[in-house]
Amino acid sequence: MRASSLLLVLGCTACLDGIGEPGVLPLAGGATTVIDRSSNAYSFPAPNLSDEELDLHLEGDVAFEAVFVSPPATINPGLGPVFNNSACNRCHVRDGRGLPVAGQGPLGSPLLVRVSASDGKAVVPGGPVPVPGLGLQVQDHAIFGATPEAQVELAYDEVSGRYGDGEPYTLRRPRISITLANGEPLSAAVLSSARIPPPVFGLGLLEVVPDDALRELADPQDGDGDGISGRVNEVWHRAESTTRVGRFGWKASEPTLLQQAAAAYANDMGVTSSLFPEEDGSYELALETLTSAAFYTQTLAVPARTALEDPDVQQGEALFVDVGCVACHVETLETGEHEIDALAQQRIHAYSDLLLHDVGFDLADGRTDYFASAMEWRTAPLWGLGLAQTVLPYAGLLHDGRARDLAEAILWHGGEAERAKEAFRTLPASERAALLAFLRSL
Ligand code: HEC
Ligand code: HEC
Ligand SMILES: [Ca+2]
Ligand SMILES: [Ca+2]
Ligand SMILES: [Ca+2]
Repeated sequence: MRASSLLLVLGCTACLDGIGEPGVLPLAGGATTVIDRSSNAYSFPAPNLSDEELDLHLEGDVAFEAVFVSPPATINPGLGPVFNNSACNRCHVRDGRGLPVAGQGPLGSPLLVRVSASDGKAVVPGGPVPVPGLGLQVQDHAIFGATPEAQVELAYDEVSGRYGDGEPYTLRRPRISITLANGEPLSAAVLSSARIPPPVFGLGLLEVVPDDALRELADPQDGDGDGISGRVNEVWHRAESTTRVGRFGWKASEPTLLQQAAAAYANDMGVTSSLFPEEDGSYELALETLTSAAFYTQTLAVPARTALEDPDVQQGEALFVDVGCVACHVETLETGEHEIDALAQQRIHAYSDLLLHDVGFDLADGRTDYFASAMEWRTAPLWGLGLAQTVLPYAGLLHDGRARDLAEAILWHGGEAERAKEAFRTLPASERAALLAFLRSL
């Protein structure tokens, strides 16, 4: 889809990206920003791509939507034998989230369960340890003639609490049950982690923030004593056979969008590639398709904020800083050099430091991933968040989609974020509403 008709002509990028300057439009994605608040808001190509790059992006769009089928087939073969879903966009709906839905529908399900054994040998240095018969991910679908590895069911327990002023709220805690193909429940010794698909726009910018900038934000031993100790995940880079800074996935366990896409083809769809080949070294996916799907996720535009003149939004933005959300949801990052010009040297407002933080026992999944402990997650970027349920009604928040709205997402925070969460919980109702209005303006 071309967005040029919707764009403001941005003569002066630098003078338009002011955070906290009343009435100044903060261009969340720098020159890759689009002005659109519709259900297609996550699906525009970055407006500053060259013609050639736009062509590649549009090819990638086709790859992202391609439904794979079981072999033999002439178009998009290679699905399975076991898989979770058959196309990228069946999970990342309109380039956004997927619903927190498990189950055996014929089309596949968006929710993934990653697993690992508590001891044994990792596939790649420092990585999680495969579970015999399941590997690192539960594929709950299979092509005709094959058997899904397991059946995944999702139920919720209610948890109630009160705001400081006595107003009650109810949260829902997910309970995942996994039944193996042989009818047995998955052993409790297996570490498992349910994940919803996160949105895929703006990611090229996050890929281009220099490692050093992230290391500078990190404070692994909490040297400055503010209770916040973000750290960098260090993960395996397959093509280079070395360790790199992790950026993608809810635990920052993938270093690049190319590897993230290849992992999705291999694990989520059962389609092998040069980065994730069959045992005999052969593979199903053309390198060109892999590259263009990854390019697509590198070059989707970021939607601009809205309602900047709204006094509630302005008050909420100040509260977001005051109660300490910005300690992790860092407002501004700068991208470095990159061969895709559109992504280079941009001042962006993703509201993330891309670091791992311990956000408490209630959110813990028990499954470590490289340096990420059971309690640690990557600070979720908040840009475009106000559109999550415009793009996909009933979209859930947090890694497993348990939060039905923004307030619930905040109330689940603990660990390093306990103090900020408590500050929010004990705000007067009008200030809580203002903070939520700010989040909805993103
Ligand atoms: C079965 C559903 C499913 C399918 C199919 C799927 N994804 Fe995902 N995707 C996910 C989930 C779940 C995550 C989060 C994974 C994690 O945290 O480990 C994710 C994460 C991502 C991310 C990282 C986003 C971020 O913010 O870090 C990218 C990029 C991505 N997927 C691209 C793709 C591409 C490209 C395809 C198709 C080749 C694809 N996905 C297919 C479910 C899916
Ligand atoms: C210590 C770091 C830290 C602080 C402080 C913090 N957060 Fe978070 N936030 C995170 C992490 C990590 C996640 C991802 C957690 C998960 O998915 O389980 C997250 C997720 C979220 C989400 C859900 C986003 C999504 O895509 O699903 C929202 C909304 C949010 N935070 C808002 C806030 C607000 C508002 C505050 C201040 C009251 C705050 N956070 C303070 C680290 C932090
Ligand atoms: Ca296959
Ligand atoms: Ca598996
Ligand atoms: Ca600190």
